[in-house]
Amino acid sequence: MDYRKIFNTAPDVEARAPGRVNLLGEHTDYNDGFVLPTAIPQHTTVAIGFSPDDHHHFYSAELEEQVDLDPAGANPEGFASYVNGCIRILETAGHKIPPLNIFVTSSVPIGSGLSSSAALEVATLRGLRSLLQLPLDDVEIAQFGQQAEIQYAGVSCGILDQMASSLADTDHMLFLDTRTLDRQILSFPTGAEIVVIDSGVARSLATSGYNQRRAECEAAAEQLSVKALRDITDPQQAEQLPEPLRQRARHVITENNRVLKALEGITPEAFGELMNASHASLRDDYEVSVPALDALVDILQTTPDVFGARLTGAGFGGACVALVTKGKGDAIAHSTLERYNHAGHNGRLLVS
Ligand code: GAF
Repeated sequence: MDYRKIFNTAPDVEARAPGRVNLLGEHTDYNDGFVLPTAIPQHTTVAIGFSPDDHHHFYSAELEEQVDLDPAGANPEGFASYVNGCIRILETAGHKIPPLNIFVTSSVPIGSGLSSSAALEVATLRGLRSLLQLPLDDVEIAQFGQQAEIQYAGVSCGILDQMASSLADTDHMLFLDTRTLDRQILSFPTGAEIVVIDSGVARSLATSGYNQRRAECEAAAEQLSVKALRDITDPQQAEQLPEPLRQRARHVITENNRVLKALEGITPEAFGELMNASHASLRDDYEVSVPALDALVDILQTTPDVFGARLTGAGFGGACVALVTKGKGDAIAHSTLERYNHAGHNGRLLVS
């Protein structure tokens, strides 16, 4: 299925954007903290042309679903809410958007914590930038995408996913300070590559405890009299807070410290230790893991040639990322999935 088959004409532009996997720095972005994602090979492509009538027409190839939309009408549900959200956000910023045909196709798995929604937002915004010659840079694309997600998908997300999709590539790690948006492109630890495995437990940010975690962090920052938890570097300072704010703050503070440590050009072994510690912190302090993710991480962490492994993304289901000896990724993924699925799970390989 392609644009021509649905809309009986050729598109005017095509644009694409990748999903991402975050190596370290989880649940730190909405605390003004530090993150370290990389792009994954899976990506979303949008083809866009002008609508022949006064409605938008959006089509998702994977869902085989078409949404016809009055541009002045209510926000739709599902994939169309992200596409429409991007259009609305641009309109709010003063850009004039005519009725459009938009065809979406994606290889980024949905609900696996690899930012299928950010890939859709960034691809849509890139397509609109090129179709309408909008004067937007890649950071603005990420910022508009984040606003679309917050205002039209109901997720109070940070900017990690959209910045990764807009600015990262698959051969490097992108270090980002989410407060200043300062960033550095870094090489992977020497002699290492990544493996990403889906736990088979799907999750949705809008229905998970994501927004609640964010509110807890804001409450913790307020009680500690700082603008954001990023402003605290000593985890001891969290000890004065009541539970669960103490645990939540401890995770964010130690996680930020782990990202900064990873910038010091450390060995893959040391980087892996940071990933293992990140998982323990997400599981015990932030309480966003689930038994299936713990089981998958446990298998990975006890497999030879794995430097470290952790859940990646928001948690509550989704995928795990492991740092492994270069060249061993396929074999490790294969043996891990055999053990994991033998125990009754439904895991699958996403990146190796
Ligand atoms: C989701 C959010 F969209 C990101 O902003 C980030 O908070 C992440 O969860 C957790 O690190 O992907």
